Amino acid sequence: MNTGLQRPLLIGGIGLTVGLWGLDSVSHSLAGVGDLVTLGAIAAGGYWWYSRRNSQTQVPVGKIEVDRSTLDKALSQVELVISQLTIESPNSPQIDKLRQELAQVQTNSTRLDRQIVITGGQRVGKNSLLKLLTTTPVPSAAPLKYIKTPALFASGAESDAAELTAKQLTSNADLVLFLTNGDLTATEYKYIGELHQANQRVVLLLNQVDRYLPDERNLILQKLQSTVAGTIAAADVVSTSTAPAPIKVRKIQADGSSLETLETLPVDIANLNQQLTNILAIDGEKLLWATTYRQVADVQTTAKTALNNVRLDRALPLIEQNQWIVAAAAFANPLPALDLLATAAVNAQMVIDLGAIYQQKFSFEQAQAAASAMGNVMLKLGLVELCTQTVAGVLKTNAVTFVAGGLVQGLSAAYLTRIAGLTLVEYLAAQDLVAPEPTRAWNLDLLGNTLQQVFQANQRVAYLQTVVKQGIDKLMPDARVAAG
Ligand SMILES: Nc1nc2c(ncn2[C@@H]2O[C@H](COP(=O)(O)OP(=O)(O)OP(=O)(O)O)[C@@H](O)[C@H]2O)c(=O)[nH]1
Ligand SMILES: [Mg+2]
Repeated sequence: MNTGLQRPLLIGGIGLTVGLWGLDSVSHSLAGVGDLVTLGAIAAGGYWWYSRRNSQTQVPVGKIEVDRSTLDKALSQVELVISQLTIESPNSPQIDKLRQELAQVQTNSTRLDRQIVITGGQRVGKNSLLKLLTTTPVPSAAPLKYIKTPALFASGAESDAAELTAKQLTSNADLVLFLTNGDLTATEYKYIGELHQANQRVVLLLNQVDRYLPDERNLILQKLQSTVAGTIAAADVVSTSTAPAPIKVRKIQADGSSLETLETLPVDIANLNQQLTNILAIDGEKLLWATTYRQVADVQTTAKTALNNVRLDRALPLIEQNQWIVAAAAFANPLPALDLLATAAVNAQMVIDLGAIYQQKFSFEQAQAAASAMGNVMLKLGLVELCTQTVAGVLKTNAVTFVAGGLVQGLSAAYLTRIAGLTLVEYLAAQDLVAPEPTRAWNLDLLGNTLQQVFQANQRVAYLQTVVKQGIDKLMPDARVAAG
């Protein structure tokens, strides 16, 4: 046992210093092919993780009624995350920036004005509406500030930038006036749904109604109201004409001849004015809370991402250390049945140690439960088989069958340990940060689903094959020594 562990542990040390992605550059200095190939397998898993860590940790903001206490809770959450970041990484350059952002959000949350964004597709009447609202002010206790976004859903080179600008302006606004000219397109419908998901109050304007006959207007309006019934109240769907076009009117004269004239219907935004007045009087404060809540969520996302990156930096070496220990044991003393690999790969101690990095304390029993849940999912997914078969196949084509048993197991064990470790990291990182609890129960279903996702994201068999091949080609002689 001792001699079996010594050598691979040394390799493990090298693995730690070179990181996960430097396989090619270090392959020459490695002593045993089994361990090298293991490193290769690990690299396959590491690639996905590497690309993942730069993406943001998403803080979900579903459609919820944001009241003062919801907002206060969110604020204290983000403060908790920032102070935890300060404890765990006092020199993080992010801390000052986050505190400034949070202070800015808090200042914003006491502003008196209400910001109303005017948005919608191309040529729906955004400009005309802005002009009308600024020249004939809506009665409101709060000063109103109108912001017009660039047109949405345009095509062409600048449309992406325009849409991004529109989204930013909209996200920071307290109320959204979304203009359309008829039935919603699928794109418009989707966009409105997203605004709803982000807790934004949307008033939907059926504009340019002068182009419809009076009977049609009501039908279209009702159709719109029923289309958005799940997300927008009927009262928040109103018809307007912001710049009616002149229409030809034919009048019969007293002498029987007819005279054609151009007439223009008057501008009509009365329904909108009325509804805006209502909304601002009743929900003026709520609108600001919801805006602040979105802004707090943004800061929270940045803070949590920063904290999770700090923790990931501690977790990855720990996972790597574990995978080498497990790999070494399996390499030296192959298990009698492959199924046991899953059990060996997910050990309670790793669960406890990773939990500690994420400030979550687990009893040995809890850790054990999580470990065996993950082991079961691995078996159910056929992960052990897939891994060992792929490795065995590659080894066979490289004529090193005489070490296959130990190699296959060592490599597979390391890969499975890594999957388990990454799963735990993913799971723990997604948990809400709370004041330290003595113990926290596992959501085993969520853990299983997370494992499935991590596994799927790491299922780069082709890549694993390439790396295994490269390792064996380079270190055949050492492999013979190691095996002999
Ligand atoms: N018939 C009719 N035409 C309108 C109405 N509102 C706007 N229009 C016309 O639609 C065209 C676009 O109006 P804008 O107010 O510039 O619309 P916009 O959404 O700012 O347009 P873009 O910025 O180009 O996307 C103009 O020709 C307007 O005269 C309306 O209520 N009825
Ligand atoms: Mg315009």
